[in-house]
Amino acid sequence: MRKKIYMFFIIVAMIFFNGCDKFSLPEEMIQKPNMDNKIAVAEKVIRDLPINYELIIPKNIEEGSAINFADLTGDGKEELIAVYKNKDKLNEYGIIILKELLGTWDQLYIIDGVAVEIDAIMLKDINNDGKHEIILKWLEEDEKIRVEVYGEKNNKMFLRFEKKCDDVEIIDLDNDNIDDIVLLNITEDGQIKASLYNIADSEGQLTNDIIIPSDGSVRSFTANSGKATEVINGIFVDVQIGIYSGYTELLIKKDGMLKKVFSKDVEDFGITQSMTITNDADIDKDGIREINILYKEEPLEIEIDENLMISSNNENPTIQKWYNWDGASGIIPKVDVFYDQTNGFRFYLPKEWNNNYVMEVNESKKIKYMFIYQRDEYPIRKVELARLIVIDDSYLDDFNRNASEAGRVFVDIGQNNGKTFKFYNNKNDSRVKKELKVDDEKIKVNFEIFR
Ligand SMILES: [Ca+2]
Ligand SMILES: [Ca+2]
Ligand SMILES: [Ca+2]
Ligand SMILES: [Ca+2]
Repeated sequence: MRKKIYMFFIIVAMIFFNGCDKFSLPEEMIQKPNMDNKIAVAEKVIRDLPINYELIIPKNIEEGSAINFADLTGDGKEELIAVYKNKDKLNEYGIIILKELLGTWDQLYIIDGVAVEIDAIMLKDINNDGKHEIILKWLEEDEKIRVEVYGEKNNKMFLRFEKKCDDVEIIDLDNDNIDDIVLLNITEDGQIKASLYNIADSEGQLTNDIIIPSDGSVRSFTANSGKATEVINGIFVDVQIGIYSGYTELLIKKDGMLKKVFSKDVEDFGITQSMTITNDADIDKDGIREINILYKEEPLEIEIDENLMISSNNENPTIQKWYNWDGASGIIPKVDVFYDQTNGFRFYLPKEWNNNYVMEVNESKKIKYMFIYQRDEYPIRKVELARLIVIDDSYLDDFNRNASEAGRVFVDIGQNNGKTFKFYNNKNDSRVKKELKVDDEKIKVNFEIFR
């Protein structure tokens, strides 16, 4: 009975998918359902599955799902690749491959595997020979990942590569249309080892490996691959150092070898070191990944003479500074972000203010002020560029009355969760440098409210 309901859902998902791409609930069940007979064959897969087997969705569904289609044999027609589990036996999984021949779908091959779970299935033509490979990431009991790459030959699948690791990245690092496989492992002495393998026409030969230094006690890291510049792909590894801090290493392929860009050794992690561990990301969604370094202004207490001290009750907040790799050994500023998780917003500081501003925050229950000052002469003379304000809605009437009495014009940004966001743009102040004056619209669009 359960199987019938399950089958119904899968088929409904496929039908919906063909007619309406907004129906999203079971989308993870089937990858790329765009062929009429996929419905019939999905039905057949479920029908033919022995009673003790069930289809499963890999943990990471970004690359592949329970039922997938890809041309494994290079004949221009897609095979069906389904992932299932033996319900009666712990940790027993299988991948069944069906091939269409004269209108009927027959079993081509079965891949068996034992693991805690299937982390991911990927279908990718990694060696650019017109045949998609099956890449499986099995999660093992020791929390390591077992990577397996299967390729087709004479209608059979062959295991071309098998290795255990903590993480794997598969990306074409040198733009030769052949994917490069990089395994990342935490070594016994607490460093991270990155190993580049060539599986283009062999069974996976090690090209070279390098150590990404840490303080010798690294327990975890994250790795992401993507564009490091417009034309160079790379692997970004965010490494923890000590309890709080960290740095981002960039791995690239140069002269056929895996190379690291930033760190020198355990004494010198390089220019991407940050006071708190950060994750790289494509923060501005332009397709190129950025490195994140957290920055906090030194507390201000300037002694003007022995009797006069300038100090402030305000705090200098932590700013996320995002950088791009410059293609050599440096980084170039991309965007500064003030991130306020409590109030649910992010403010991208306008480019004009880069390296030219200092931010201060003053917060009470009713209201939060974020003063953005011109860096010149700060803190002796504090000239505001702009002021962002988060007002609790219970205090909004009072705020508006006070503002109107003071004759100050605040621009509305929006509202969220009982808070109102406004800003004041000080561009008309003659003390503000011309190149630091920005339009209201710019401040407004750089303010992102999470809903
Ligand atoms: Ca095929
Ligand atoms: Ca291939
Ligand atoms: Ca390559
Ligand atoms: Ca970017």
